[in-house]
Amino acid sequence: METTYIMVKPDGVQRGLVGEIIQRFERKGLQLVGLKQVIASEEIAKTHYAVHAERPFFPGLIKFVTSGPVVCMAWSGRDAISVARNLIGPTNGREAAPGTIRGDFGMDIGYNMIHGSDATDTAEFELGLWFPEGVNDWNQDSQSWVYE
Ligand code: D4T
Repeated sequence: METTYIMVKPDGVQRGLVGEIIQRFERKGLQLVGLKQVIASEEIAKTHYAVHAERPFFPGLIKFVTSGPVVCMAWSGRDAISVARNLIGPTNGREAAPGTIRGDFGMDIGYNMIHGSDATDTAEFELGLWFPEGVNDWNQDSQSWVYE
């Protein structure tokens, strides 16, 4: 089992896509183990995107991701990192296939609505960064919650 860090970015929150995005992850069979809304500080945004620090789009990316609330999530499941990346689709919404989140809702690379960790080491790093309090360890058993 893996846990991945997923984040609805400010454009996704502003456009009211949080519920739609969560539903796709739930329907897929991933387990929600962390969820909160935060307004990211410049420091946490710069740490999260440190790998892009020298890229020309970096200042705009930091301004964008700190411009309003983001929804931070942790999702667990077998191969959760690649499963989530496949649900999300490629970076540029115009090139993303229909059926993926970016393919269904995105048009611009800078407004691509959602982030998902791309490897086990980045997932570990990002979960520690955004969820320093840790995530929740719980057993999912929907049938036993149908009748009391
Ligand atoms: P994230 O990291 O946000 O899940 O996106 P990806 O993993 O799909 O894409 P990325 O790391 O290459 O880019 C991070 C972030 O920067 C924005 N971006 C990227 C941008 O505004 N202009 C660009 O040219 C690129 C490459 C979009 C996502």
